[in-house]
Amino acid sequence: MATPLEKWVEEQAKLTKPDKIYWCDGSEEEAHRLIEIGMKDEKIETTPIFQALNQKEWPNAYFHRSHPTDVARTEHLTYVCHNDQETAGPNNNWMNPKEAKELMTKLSDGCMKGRTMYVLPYMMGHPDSPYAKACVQLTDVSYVAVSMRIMTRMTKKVIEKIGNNNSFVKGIHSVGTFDPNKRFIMHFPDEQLVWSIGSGYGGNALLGKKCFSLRIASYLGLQEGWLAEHMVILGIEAPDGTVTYVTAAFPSACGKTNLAMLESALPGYKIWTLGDDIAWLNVGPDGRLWAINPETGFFGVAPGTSMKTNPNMLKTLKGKKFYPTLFTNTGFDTDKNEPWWEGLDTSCPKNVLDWQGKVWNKEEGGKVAHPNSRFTVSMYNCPVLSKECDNPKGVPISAIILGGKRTQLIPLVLEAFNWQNGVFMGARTGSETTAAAIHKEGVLRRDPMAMLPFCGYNMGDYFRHWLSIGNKLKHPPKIYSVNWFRTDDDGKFIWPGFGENMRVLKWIVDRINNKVSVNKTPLGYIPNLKDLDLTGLNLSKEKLEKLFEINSSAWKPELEDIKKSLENFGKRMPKEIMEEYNNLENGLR
Ligand code: OXD
Ligand code: MN
Repeated sequence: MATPLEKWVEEQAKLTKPDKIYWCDGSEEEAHRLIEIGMKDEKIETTPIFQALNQKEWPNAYFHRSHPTDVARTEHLTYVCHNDQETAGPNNNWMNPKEAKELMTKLSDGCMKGRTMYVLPYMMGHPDSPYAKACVQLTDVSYVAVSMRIMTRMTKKVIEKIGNNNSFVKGIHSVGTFDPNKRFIMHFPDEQLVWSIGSGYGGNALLGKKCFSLRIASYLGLQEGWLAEHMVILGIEAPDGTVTYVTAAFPSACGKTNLAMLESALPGYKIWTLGDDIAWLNVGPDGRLWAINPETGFFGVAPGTSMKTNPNMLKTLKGKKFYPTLFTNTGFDTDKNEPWWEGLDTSCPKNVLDWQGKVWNKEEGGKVAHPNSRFTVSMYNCPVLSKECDNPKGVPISAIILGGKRTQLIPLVLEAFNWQNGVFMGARTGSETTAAAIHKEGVLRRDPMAMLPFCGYNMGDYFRHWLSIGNKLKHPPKIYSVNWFRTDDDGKFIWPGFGENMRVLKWIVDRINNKVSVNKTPLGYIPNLKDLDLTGLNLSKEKLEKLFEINSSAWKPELEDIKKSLENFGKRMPKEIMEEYNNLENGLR
């Protein structure tokens, strides 16, 4: 008798009509085979899926070039298909599930002809974790199969775990014809199903990541009483050896990955990495908040990554432990057979192809690497990986840090007055946009908790859910806002960032341990400047003060914009959040 899983695979094969079906076991040997297939048999137009890189300089590394129209998440083609639009909320594109299924069925008819359907059984979270979820994704491209092996715990055991059950998380993915007009990323939260066609880009195609672990999981979290968040998880080790665990949410490409494995500029302090993108947060039996990272890899932005900005990531990328590492849409040094991107430590190679494979010419300008070019690498290669990373229980969280890229107004660090005020802090967060999704760069967009593109239901309900989680916590983490990006009158960043951000983390740890007091402002608590360890930093008092400046008149348009964004959620917006808004407005008057 066929199991529900086998029946489901059969049904999808009937629709998509692949030449072959290949059940993956997640082994290293298989990854070698898939890379071979991607180098020889599979192509995007005429380009092979993979090309081996210089194995001496970049062990186990392969290069991939995506379709040129397919280089970032496509939020306008991403839908959350709840039964009613109100549940999806103004923060999501919505389609009636029946209509969406009809559309996807039409587009998927025969879409895998001439291709192989890979069946990928994987876990999000450690298999022994009570918080983990068993999942199966179908895909028709080796790049996705190999990437999923890096990013998730892919193993045949998941099939046994699922057994005769039909309640596993389902993902159907096909690159289709790469036609942007036939590209859709559809989420069916009630069925724990993601169906994606027309794109091979990570955020659209690695369905365990943004699609399941954030959009669908956030909705599951609402039903089951937990949170799926766009957050890094890290441990901060103090000179006395104690480790404090924190999570931090930042919109894409704000330095989140750099923070996750920051090399401390403060002697004696050390960061241990647990995750760079997603945290699942549960209320533990002890009344504390516990975090697990459902993923096992980093799908990070290459440009700007260097020994200076993120030495631990470069070491991770050059690590040999886990096979393979992938580079997507970077430049390509044809003399050395190496990837190259803007911001890497070496200067631009003499003979280099741009991300589209064209000979790059300085005079013509343009970027060598696509601004959203990526690496996909296992966290097990990371030299500062926390030993708790496979702990099924996760780690207890003492602080939640919320950030964005703001060149004006927002202080270097703020502490929320309490949980509710912290939720409001998250709700009002905005960021100047980046290249990780298709939209104009450098425009301010409100991105509450960095979850705007990833919350799988109405964000008004999401804030209420956060408030209810707070009520369940006997020992809630403190909540902070940080902003590394404030500029001076000449438009230069005031704060040095990177490893120096440890100075702010140290202050946060000191606060958690009640070692320092604070000053109250309408925005939140700020440090007594003397408590920030700035030894060795060449930062004038005037500049330091500028980092914390609160100018009431400059806040007027900001307040209006915050109010508008909160009111967008209408009646679903909890009154507690509006109360917090009113307090802020009155405070700034
Ligand atoms: C990502 C993103 O890819 O947030 O992590 O866009
Ligand atoms: Mn992300």
